[in-house]
Amino acid sequence: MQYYQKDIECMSRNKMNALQLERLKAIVAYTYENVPMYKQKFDAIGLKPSDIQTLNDLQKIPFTVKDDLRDNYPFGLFAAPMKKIVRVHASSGTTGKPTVVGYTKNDLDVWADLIARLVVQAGGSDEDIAQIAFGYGLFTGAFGLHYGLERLGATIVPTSSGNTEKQIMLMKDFGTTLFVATPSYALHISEMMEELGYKRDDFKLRLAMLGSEGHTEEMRAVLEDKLGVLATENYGLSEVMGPGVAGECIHKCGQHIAEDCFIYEIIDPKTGEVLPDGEVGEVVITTINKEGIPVLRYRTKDISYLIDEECKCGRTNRRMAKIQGRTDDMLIIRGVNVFPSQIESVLVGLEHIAPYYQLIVTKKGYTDQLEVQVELDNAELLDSFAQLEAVEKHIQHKLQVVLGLTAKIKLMAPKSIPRTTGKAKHVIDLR
Ligand code: DLL
Repeated sequence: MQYYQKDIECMSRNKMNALQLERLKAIVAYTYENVPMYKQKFDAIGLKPSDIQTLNDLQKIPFTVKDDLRDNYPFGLFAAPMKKIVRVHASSGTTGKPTVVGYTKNDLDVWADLIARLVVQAGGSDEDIAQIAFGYGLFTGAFGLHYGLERLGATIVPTSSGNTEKQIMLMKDFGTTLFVATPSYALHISEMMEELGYKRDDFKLRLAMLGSEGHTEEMRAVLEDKLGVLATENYGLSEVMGPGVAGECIHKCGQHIAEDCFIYEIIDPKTGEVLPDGEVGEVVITTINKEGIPVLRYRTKDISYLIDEECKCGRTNRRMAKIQGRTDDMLIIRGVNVFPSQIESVLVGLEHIAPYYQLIVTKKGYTDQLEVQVELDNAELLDSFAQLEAVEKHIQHKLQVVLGLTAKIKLMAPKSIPRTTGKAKHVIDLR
């Protein structure tokens, strides 16, 4: 088994707890002294940094939420002076002001190491030709992967996202072996490869590091097959750092958390109560060695659970299961909670269906309506009313079993649902 930093990745639980506690105490003191908002939050409840003496004491600290970053836009939560901030990134939020984060030289150094760990645990190495098809810019994805891959010594092809035909040409001509993209863009690329008449053996791809949005196991199977790769999933968020927070190893059984840099908690999103490992709730993350913008107990809104079992790869850090959805993208349809990922796992892989879908939610009177628009993989079916109806009924039934509610199914012509080069927008809520 290959490791990038074995001493940390395979550290014993006791040692890791001790490291986390030491770093937690230091970051709490540093944050209290340097970020007025945290000082105010602590003072308001009479909490002193010296009250944090055990890992459990973390629970005494109030949560940080996205609005705290927005309210202190742009640099109000930075703990380091601007002179020491060498890069800024911002969240991909489409509404209102973005949330802005800053990195010191040391932060970038740690970040590159974490990404190099991700790459090695996914089976990548300095022999890879790595094409980065995340958008370069304020988004953390591209630059994050870039410097980690560079640290490892891989050959980087920084194509950025978009320009898909050229992207594919370079992939072939340069013999790209590793590529980095969102799952939606990877799907789009694979579709375009087919359209351009390529076969997967025309490429040297062997590893796809996917991330920045979720994908179901069904979608992963489609991508691995179409591209001829092993596809690993990677998680992160700008407010906490970007990619590198957690990612899968070659065994693909949960995303290893960089526990030397982040303390994870899973909470009940309604009560804020901390839940034991294995229970599903909202992921809350504390950064324990970030200088630019440390965050204490950041509520991610992402829903998952923690796995504390040995991994076949030998890494000892806890793992985070696939994100099931976000507290703010869970749809409540006629009182039933629905995550788009549940619908994706039903649709992807069905006969006659292409893996592209959109969920349209409306209100008729007082009643919520869910329409599932899903593409056919072959236009010929559009000529047969009986066949169309049979496919619709089949999907409706399968969704009914999984979701416990009846959705309207609309079969769409091939290629009619918009493709994306970044994160897909699966839900259009018109209520
Ligand atoms: O998406 C950071 C990143 C870039 C991670 C590249 C991995 C690879 P943001 O744009 O701030 O940062 O979006 C963060 O995206 O709170 C999740 O809701 C979602 N997300 C990220 N990775 C996953 C994943 C980057 N593997 C938000 N599964 C997070 C599900 C994910 N959701």
